[in-house]
Amino acid sequence: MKTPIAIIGLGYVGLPLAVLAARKGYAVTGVLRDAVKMKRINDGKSPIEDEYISAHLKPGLIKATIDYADIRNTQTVVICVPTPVHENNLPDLGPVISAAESIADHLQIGQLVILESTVNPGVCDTVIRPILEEESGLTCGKDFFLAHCPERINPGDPKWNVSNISRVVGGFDAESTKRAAAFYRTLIDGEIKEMESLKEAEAVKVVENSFRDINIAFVNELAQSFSVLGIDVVNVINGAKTKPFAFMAHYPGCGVGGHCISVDPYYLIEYARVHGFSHRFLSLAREINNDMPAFTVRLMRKAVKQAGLQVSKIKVAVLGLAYKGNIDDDRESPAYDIIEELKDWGVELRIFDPHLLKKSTVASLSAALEGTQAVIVATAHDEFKALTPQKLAKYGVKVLVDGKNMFDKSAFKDSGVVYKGVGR
Ligand code: SAJ
Repeated sequence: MKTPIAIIGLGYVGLPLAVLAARKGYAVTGVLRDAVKMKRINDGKSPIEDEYISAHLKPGLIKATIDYADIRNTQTVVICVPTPVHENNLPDLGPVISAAESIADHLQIGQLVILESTVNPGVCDTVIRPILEEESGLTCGKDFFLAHCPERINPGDPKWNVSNISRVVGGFDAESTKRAAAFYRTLIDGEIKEMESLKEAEAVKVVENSFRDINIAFVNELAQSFSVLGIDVVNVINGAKTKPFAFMAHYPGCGVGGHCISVDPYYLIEYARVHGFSHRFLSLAREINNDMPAFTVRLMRKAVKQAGLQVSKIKVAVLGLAYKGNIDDDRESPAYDIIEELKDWGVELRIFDPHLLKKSTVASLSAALEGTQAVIVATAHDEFKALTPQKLAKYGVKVLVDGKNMFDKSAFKDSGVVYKGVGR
């Protein structure tokens, strides 16, 4: 008899987990809000670009539903809904709260509720648990169990996927931690580390992603400084990388996007602020990374002048909307900030992303380049790698701003196309 489980939210986090659990022999019910997506998933069609899902999702593998009542006869309920930030960068717990409220209506004695969505320390105990208890009349630790296992999905990663990325789990009490750890040990071929509390498990995720954000901010600041000093920052980072210990390479770019790195630090910043501590360093890193789109447009203006053109008279192509290469996820993508900056300059724009055609303003790369004088590459899609200076010059392009430092800058020397990289 297959153990029945429920997964709330079948997006970039929930769907890979649902597919993995089903492949491991669980009877998986996936709850989502979108009936169209529900039908696609039941037909075995992935609604998102993900190699693991495309390889394994089959019709009937999981049961997608929009009815929360279907969680009643499951042993474990895993919440995998988004935790974005509002316009003002304050945490938006709306999706998590609404999921908890819906679960509470159907919560059963003996069930284990696990939150995978990234939250700041304290959310499970002070937001989720009261909702579950008050609306169900059940008591956490006695009637049902509660744990946190922060998601660690890495979209587009060919090596690390939901089945082999180690995890941490923390529970409301020892029994909750034990049950959650046992559940993940049936799924994942990697370490499942038991933390001492819900708060420690919540803190691990915001810390690991803040670590990445500050390291990216470090090299982004170097890129701005080395642009002035005439030093190639990518060469310097690759030089520093030869040090076999105590250095971890990160690379500058036109900005930091995605639903993790550009968001998670704000959860910790705000939580600490309301408790009287100001995270000056984390806030500064966010400020530096949020300035990179404007810095990239400033680079373009310099290059346009260097090419003897006038910004007000040129057409600009922005290539790439996704927040990182070869995926179709454009959440918090810096490309949109670049587009807004260019619109403020009154520039005529063409926008093209082969993975997001519906959000592009032209249907092909050549349509984006036709009659264009300046190009900003904002995403390192493989489709853009074929852009040689010769090909660009053929379209009349005079400037290339390489927002992801993905091109060989030496190929542009004496090509008639002015090249600007981020920090090189
Ligand atoms: N970025 C840089 N420089 C870098 C690395 C990234 O500018 O050196 C930019 C990317 O272009 C992108 C943003 O930062 O716009 C985020 O990139 P990312 O590679 O961190 O991609 P994410 O958002 O998918 O991050 C995930 C995270 N995984 C989870 O939160 C579970 C993160 O913890 C991983 O470290 C990251 O993948 C990874 O290592 O690829």
